[in-house]
Amino acid sequence: MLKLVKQGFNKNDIVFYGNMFLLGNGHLGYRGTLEEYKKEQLVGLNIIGFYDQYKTKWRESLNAPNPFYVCVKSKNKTFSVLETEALSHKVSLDLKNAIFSRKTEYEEVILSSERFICQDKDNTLCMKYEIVCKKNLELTIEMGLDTDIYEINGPHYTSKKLVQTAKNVEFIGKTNENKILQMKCCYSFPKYCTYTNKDGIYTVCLQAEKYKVYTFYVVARLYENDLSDEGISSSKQIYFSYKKSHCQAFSSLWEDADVVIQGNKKAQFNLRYSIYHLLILGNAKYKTSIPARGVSGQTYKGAIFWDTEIFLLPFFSYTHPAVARGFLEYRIKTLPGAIAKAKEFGYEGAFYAWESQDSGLEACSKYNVTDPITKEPIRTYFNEKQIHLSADIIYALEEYIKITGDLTILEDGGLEMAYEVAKFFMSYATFQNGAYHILDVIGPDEYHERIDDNAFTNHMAKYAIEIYMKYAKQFQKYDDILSQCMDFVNHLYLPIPNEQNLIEQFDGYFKLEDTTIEAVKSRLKVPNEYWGTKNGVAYPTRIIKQADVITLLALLRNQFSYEIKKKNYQFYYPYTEHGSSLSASMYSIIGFQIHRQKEAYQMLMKSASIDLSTDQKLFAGGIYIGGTHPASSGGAYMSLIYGMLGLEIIDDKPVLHPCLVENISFISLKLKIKRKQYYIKIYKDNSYDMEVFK
Ligand code: IFM
Repeated sequence: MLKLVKQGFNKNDIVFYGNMFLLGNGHLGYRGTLEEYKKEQLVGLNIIGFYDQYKTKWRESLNAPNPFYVCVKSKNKTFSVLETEALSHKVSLDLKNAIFSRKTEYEEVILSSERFICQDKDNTLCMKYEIVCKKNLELTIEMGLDTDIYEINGPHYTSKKLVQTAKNVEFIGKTNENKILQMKCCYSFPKYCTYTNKDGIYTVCLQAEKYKVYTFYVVARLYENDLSDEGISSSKQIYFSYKKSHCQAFSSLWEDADVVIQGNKKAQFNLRYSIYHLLILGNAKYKTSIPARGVSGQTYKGAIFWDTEIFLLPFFSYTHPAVARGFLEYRIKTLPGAIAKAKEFGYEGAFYAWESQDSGLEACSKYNVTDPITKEPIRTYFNEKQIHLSADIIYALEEYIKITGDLTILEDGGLEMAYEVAKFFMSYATFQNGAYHILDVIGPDEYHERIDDNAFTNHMAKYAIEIYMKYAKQFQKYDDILSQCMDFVNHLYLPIPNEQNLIEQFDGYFKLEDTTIEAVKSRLKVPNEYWGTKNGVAYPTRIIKQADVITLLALLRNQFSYEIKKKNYQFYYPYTEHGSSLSASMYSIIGFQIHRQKEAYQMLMKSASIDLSTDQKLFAGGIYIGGTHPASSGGAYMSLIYGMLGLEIIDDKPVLHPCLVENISFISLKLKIKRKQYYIKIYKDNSYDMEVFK
């Protein structure tokens, strides 16, 4: 199938390629870095859901030592792209099988490697490393476990113990939270080389013969918390047998998830690339949900945001529903954390953490960005005020049920979660002049903090409470607040379309300075200054960070008319900076619906290709925010199915309103809906047919 290939080396691409060529298995992520790289190049083996806090720094997901460190030297040269210019250099990622490979040719030596994270085995990674010399050459190869780990808010290990034998290295690290990470690695070397070992690294001497292939195999396995006495081996046979079963397991994920696009190669590639980035995140075995930067590192503390429920859950519900259920089970499991947060702030019910980690307690700091000029932290209110997340989770619960028909999730904690969320919104609201108002919040547009009656928040809160009411009545459980809820939804103030069909983003938004993104940009003192908060350049203006009202229209798309969608799209589009990768896909969905196909297609492509780009914002107000963008990949899938294909579920079956654009002549995909799988083919003339596949 498909490969992402990049030729040549440019040191400016190192961090971007780390994301672009990322491997993952839903629990571990290994960045697309080269074997000779170290922590300065952001080498990272990141573990989802395994967190640690160092002193008062941000608690974040843990990075493990790097088992794949290799550096090849001759007497007078180091064969590293960082030190010696290569004749040719190529990295590639096999998207079908989730295998990374590289080949670098120097004047005297050709180095190649291949690696993967086993999809079908717990916490296991494998690498093959090959050396070919173009003349007889004496080489020294440093290979082993690099324990000098890249960390944003570390050091996370209070002790690092290494035991090294002829072929094996065992690492036992204890974290600040007294958790144990054990790692066992086995290195198998070619015949006829001699080696010594120290600090986890083998120094191998190789009298290489011209054009002979020397191959090294590495197998590494991680154990979290429980020490294991399992023995790890590596050999050619083990490597190839693990590779075979990994490829079978990973490629089979594609069978239910692939989208075939004909007539437009770029659209096909970008969509598949997005699907790859989703597939490396989903694994029903793990109930730790998916962080905003996936498995690409510690950015955003490895925490779970609304990104997962709103942008990732649809893809998984249609293709791998057990993974989608896992997202909801994570929120159910962390309900006590959400209840504790509500209490802490003086509310009832469940106030979900804006940045949620393992127990559901809030990981979002009060100072989430740093002023790049003063280097001082800036007070932000994301954790206290971005309350829409609690409603988003219930929206996702309903989406999951609508798509899968799985009502058991309600009895397994989903209904209780909806009940607690309903209580939360009612306790947060203020009764004023005959109506409930939701005051002092932040909507999806994070530039305007502490605003009143945000359209997105109010509509989503109402929707969440209605969903709760529907199921509380149906199941006759958790139904003691039904009449209170009825009164609340009947009296909740909803920003509705005005005479021009425009929905005001929040109370007073229309009175803000009507200006352009360019004008606001020109007011920046330094390029990476933060635009939000009351002192930010965007705050007094209508310029917004990301789709807000448009996200509401895209999510509750059946509640708003064509005219409302059209008017609000036209109005908000020029004001939207798209400073968040969550923005473009929402505009794309509505863009397709109101026949602004060209723009809609461009935004779909923007969402699908974000991790292919080296033109990205790596810092927000001084904080490193690099990494992959799963919500953008999931958003691209949503733009395709809800936008270009106009998917609706009617009477438990898919109904499409397709609009193939930009030379796309054919699309096929499989969707699981209510325990049936539909194989759908859409043709150039926008007709389609489908068969129930299984
Ligand atoms: O959840 C998003 C938010 O909407 C914008 N800032 C980044 C977060 C994580 O992706």
